[in-house]
Amino acid sequence: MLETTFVDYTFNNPLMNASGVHCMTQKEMDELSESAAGAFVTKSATLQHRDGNPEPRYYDVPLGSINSMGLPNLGLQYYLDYALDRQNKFETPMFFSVAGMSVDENIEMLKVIQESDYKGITELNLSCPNVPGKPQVAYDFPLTEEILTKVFAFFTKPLGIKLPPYFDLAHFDEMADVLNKFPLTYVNSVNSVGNGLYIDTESEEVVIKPKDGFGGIGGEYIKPTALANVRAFYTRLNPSIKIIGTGGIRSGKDVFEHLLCGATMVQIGTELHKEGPAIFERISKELEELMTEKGYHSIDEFRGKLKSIVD
Ligand code: IRO
Repeated sequence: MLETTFVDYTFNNPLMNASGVHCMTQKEMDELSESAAGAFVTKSATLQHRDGNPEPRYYDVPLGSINSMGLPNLGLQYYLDYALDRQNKFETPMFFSVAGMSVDENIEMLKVIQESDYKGITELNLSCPNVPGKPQVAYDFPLTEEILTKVFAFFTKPLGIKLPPYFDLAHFDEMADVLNKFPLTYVNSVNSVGNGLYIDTESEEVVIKPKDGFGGIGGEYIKPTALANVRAFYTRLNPSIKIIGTGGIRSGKDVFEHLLCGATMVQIGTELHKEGPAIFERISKELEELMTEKGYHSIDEFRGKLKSIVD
């Protein structure tokens, strides 16, 4: 009932982890592979291993989470070795996420992936909010166009990009105009809402250490922003560019809303961090129950079909 076709793959369901959550080590990725998730994505990699920002750097709050991890990861080769080792053995497909600290680092990593035997999907993260001194690339439209021009000059494997949330219709228009120039496989909206501040009233303190407490906000707080970004890109991008919806998913109903806005796949971050990989089974069941109640037999019957209010 939840089968989803994406590029050349058929997934059992549209559910994935959001990059960064439960996907740094082989053990965590194996757990996702064995879970009910339809697919999973790695922690964004840099060329070299990074320790990331000082702790505490991730904090769960009642309505979501705040993080400033600072791109801790085990380095490109670690994830590439894992991907190559598993790609012919396992059914749960893996997406490979990369987030270079500069244009050149992104190009270098994508060249390594292009020249490797990796056959899967790659996600270029243009929206990490947490590296001090490094602005989020995808808030700079000309820079985004420059990077994608350089990338598509040589990269021929399926490629998606992870975007930050936008908050202005003019920005949706401008970004969509840029993205429609390229043969992107998908756009993933949204990364965490950058540079929020959560504070502890009792101690009168910030809750994470890096950047004096400023960090990316995820979870229930951001669902309306995520849905708006999914809808805005679904209605503006070439139909060949699919949408992955990320932000605020805690239940089957939340997944249904992302799909109704036009997402093909959806990703879960904050709530996966709270519940662990068993969440995928719970949410698949909830989505199936909701679809049955509504009389739907497949996701294609309602994907993207959000209704307007008409007189
Ligand atoms: O701090 C992180 O590692 C991080 C990244 I690369 C990202 O893309 N989004 C996020 O919330 N945290």
